[in-house]
Amino acid sequence: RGALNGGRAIAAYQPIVDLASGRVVSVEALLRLRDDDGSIIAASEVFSALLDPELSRRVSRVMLDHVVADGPAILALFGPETRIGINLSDADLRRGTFVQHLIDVIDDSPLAPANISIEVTETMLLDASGHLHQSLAMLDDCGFTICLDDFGTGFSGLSHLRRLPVDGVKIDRTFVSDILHDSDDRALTRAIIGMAQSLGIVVIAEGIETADQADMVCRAGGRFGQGYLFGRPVPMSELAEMQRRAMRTI
Ligand code: G
Ligand code: MN
Repeated sequence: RGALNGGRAIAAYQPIVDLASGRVVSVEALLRLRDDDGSIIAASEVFSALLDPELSRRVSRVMLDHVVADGPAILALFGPETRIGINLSDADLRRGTFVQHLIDVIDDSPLAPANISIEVTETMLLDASGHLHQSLAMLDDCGFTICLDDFGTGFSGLSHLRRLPVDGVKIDRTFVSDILHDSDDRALTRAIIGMAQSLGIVVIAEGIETADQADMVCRAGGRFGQGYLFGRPVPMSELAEMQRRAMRTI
């Protein structure tokens, strides 16, 4: 709460790359807090505070403001088709006002809805109230991209992929972290990729930290990846520097 009031809730951006070319196709906006001494705190340390729906909604609004402010520079760096991922909570999707706010803010911004990738976790889909499905359908109608985050860990059942307007899934990093040593994780990764491809949706493998893991994801048929190997979440100023370095090595 202090960080929000003090303007110390910032966005860090992590690249998502095309594994074959290394090209950045999207960036995910992640909450970071600047501490009093200037150091940066990961959002995972304040996740319990975000269980408060009021705080969680304030965070979503602040993150949206950051994305709209940084969006033009992000598109200038990586191209007009770049997507910017934002993580929404069930509180955001359950209350219609945030969804309408999101639609209005993007409408008034230089960004197109297609530039925004809404990340929702698979677990959130277990909500049976129907509000969430309605919100996602509305966002889909407006042209937003919708991705299921932490895919494979949520026990949500595959039927959601048919019933919801899902454009992509992000394979949870727990699969990738053991992909070299655990043949079950390798088989599951391959199966998720195959399933998504037959449904015509995009797959992103999360948590790629080594070249061997990237290689294995490619061999499993994966096209897109995110993880420390390609870049850590960094503030906007460092993202530009990261891209300049990458361009110099090509
Ligand atoms: O649930 P979601 O996928 O949105 O979580 C993103 C989080 O994962 C971020 O906080 C980010 O710092 C972390 N993360 C991103 N890439 C990696 C990685 O390669 N390894 C690990 N361990 N964590 C990562
Ligand atoms: Mn995410």
